[in-house]
Amino acid sequence: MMARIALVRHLFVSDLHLDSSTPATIEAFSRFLEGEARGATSLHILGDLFEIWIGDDDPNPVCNRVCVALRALSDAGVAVYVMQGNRDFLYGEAFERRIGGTLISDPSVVTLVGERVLLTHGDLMCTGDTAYQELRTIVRDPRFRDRVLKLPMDARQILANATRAGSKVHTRATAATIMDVTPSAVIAALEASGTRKMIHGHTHRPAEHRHITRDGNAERVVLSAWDEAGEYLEVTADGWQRRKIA
Ligand SMILES: [Mn+2]
Repeated sequence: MMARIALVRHLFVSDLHLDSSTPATIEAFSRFLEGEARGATSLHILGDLFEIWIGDDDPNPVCNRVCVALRALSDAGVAVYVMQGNRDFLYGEAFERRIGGTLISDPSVVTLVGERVLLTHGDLMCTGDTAYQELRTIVRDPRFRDRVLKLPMDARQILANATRAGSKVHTRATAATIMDVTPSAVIAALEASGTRKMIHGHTHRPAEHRHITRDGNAERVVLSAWDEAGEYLEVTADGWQRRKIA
């Protein structure tokens, strides 16, 4: 009799940047959650699922629709993991309950079909952008977080809009090479975690890169940003595969 082997299938996405201005991307992501993602072992969302997240108590209908769709996926038996991105770092325990998933820290090491892999959003490795890294240190401070989350919803919205406008100006004014990850920071992250494979997003530059670390050759897969045509990374015993959504 042939042994029945459960197929392990881990899926990875990032940088969907969902909000009310991206109905086609929301449609695409909903189709993915109701289609290809069903039957997967896990779905990892490696940051910037939403364009902005101003608190778990935000009644925004777009946020709610996406949370309900993620909840349906986790109810169907898929383990859902969410990493905070530079846009959506204010998630809390109420968000975890809404989606039936788990927040994972940045960086995290997971074992995928027997191999240890480093997961990160990617912005931590953009060390050439010192202005951004300074801002990141401030906004990720738990004291900053507590103060923001105590503000009324409309004040948080105003703050979020100002932050987004400032970010756009900064992106336009900053050289493209500075906005990308720094190779030495990639190697440092791999060596610190003792891994030789990494998955990240953030840069919107989908590619496969090779790096030489003191532990040997390493691979880095950069996930694609989503628009109405999304793409996910599928990791199975047969290998790593980028797949376009149906
Ligand atoms: Mn990002």
